[in-house]
Amino acid sequence: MSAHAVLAAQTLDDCIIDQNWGRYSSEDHAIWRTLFERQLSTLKGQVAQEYLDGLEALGIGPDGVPDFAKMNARLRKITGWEVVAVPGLIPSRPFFQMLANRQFPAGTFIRSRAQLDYLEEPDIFHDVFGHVPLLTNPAYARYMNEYGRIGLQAIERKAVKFLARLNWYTIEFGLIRKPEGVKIYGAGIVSSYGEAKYVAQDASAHHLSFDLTRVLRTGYYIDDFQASYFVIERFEDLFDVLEGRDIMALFDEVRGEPTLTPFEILAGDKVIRKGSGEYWREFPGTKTKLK
Ligand code: HBI
Ligand code: FE
Repeated sequence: MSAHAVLAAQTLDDCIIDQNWGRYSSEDHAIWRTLFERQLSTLKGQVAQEYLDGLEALGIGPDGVPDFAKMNARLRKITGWEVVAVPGLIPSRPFFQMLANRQFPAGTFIRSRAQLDYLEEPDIFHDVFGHVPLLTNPAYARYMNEYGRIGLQAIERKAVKFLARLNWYTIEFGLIRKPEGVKIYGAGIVSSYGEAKYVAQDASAHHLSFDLTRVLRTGYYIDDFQASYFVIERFEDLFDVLEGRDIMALFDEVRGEPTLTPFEILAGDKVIRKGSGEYWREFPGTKTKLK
């Protein structure tokens, strides 16, 4: 499917392709190994145990690019989810529809050696190493499913922007508090060498207790590490805050309010750690538009 066709895609099947696992070169598998080994050692002691359990349960390891068919045979048995191959970023409607069907869309291409640290579009390392392991966790998987269902409603209400913020501050950049300390679970951190080290070693960012309304009000910048992270206590929290609540009415409420930047702390915030802001003094003015 071409990039142009992706934009025009209306139905689910238009977006699903064959992973064609046999076509990965030995260099592709070697890049996977480099990324995997470097990232696993960076995450040591910093990532939620549920994530590591998922890697193991799915057989995702250093050997090479995972074969979706083999991975799915395990994943289906655990939570009923499966990974489907897509040609890259797909439109919101089929994206949400897939999640509502317990299908996780993953890109199939792998970055080049020149892009080991950063690339704009999600590749198979981000999608599979970053996102897929936690789909073995029943509470997290249930949240992803509900996220898809709410997403479909949000399209009708022209509220996809709020879904994107929720996605950003949970699925992509979420942290979870454990007895031993705050751990990483968001795929954007898990799959990023730079941001995983920043989260582990740099005290610049705020850690705020996760609050749904607060997250929906908070914009984000896509081109740098986060200035605020939102911290859950348990994976069940993610689903629980959506349940029994008129989310569309909440979107309408938030729509009328100004967007918060990730730099500020509000009087009502539950602050787990106030960031030093040092990183932002060192690299000021590099920000793109607040989303
Ligand atoms: N497509 N492949 C892919 N991956 C995503 O994370 C994704 C997408 N399309 C749309 C989208 N995300 C966003 O609309 C939502 O996260 C809000
Ligand atoms: Fe992602």
